[in-house]
Amino acid sequence: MTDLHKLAAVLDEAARTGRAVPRPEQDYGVADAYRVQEELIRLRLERGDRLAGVKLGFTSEGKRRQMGVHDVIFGRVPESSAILDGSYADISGFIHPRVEPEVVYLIGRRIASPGDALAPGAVAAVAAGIEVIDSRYEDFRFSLPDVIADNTSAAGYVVGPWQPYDPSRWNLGVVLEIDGRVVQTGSTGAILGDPRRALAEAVRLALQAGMVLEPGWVLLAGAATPAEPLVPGARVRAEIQHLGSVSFTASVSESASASESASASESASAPGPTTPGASAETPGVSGVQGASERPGTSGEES
Ligand code: OOG
Ligand code: MG
Repeated sequence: MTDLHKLAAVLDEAARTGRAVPRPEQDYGVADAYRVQEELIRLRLERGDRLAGVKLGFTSEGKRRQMGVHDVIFGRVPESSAILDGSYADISGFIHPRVEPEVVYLIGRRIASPGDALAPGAVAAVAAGIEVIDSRYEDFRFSLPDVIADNTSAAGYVVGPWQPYDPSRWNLGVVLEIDGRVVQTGSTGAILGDPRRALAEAVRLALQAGMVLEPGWVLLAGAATPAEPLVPGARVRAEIQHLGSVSFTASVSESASASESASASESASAPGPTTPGASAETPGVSGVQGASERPGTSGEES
């Protein structure tokens, strides 16, 4: 597609300003969509972000049905999108965030071929996780290429305490709670019929994208249940049988709520729409791991 760079820049800007954009008008294919994603990530890395790992999407029927999309997708997980387990995460910079429970694998060795994925130690550990997804498209609606271009809606992720990886434990109960109320239940067996397939699938899609999986990276295997809307103040908790639990609380920074109410009362004279969290590379600043060393925040807007 000719406007590949433009679409990447538009999606990057949408994520940074927390303002949704319309879906691209022109048709483009999956291969081009992955090129847009690569360019989008290149822009972030250029500002000093780093990759924390990779993710899969639409690995369960529940997610595919919810979003009306029917192929497994692959995305990149930026380090700056990490939210600490048990923390408060500022969600004021998100557009219309949702949360979903994830199985997270810790890559133990460099995986540069499908064979490497079978080697002992390929997976170093496993944990229960929560992913925050936030489509940069209006109304959270997209085609398969659109969502791939938008880095699979990746916006934040939380990882619980790492557990030893026991491949025989693949069919485990999953619960997602909001404010202590169970909102989704499922089984990790819903992930590609067996979550162990997630590694092979991630390796395949990574290789297609010209990447290898690096030791220390996370792999989000894809939600086993549909996602739930995330609202300010919500305490989100996911639990996976034998893997333990993980949680965070959604907060909104005071400056963001102040600017929101200011713009609401001055809407007639306001020069344009509010840009909540526009100064932050990603929302979730209060809970971001290593937030102090997050490069790209300083001077990025100047
Ligand atoms: C795309 C992200 C899908 C998953 O776990 O299935 C995903 C979306 O639903 O907006 O992360
Ligand atoms: Mg996900």
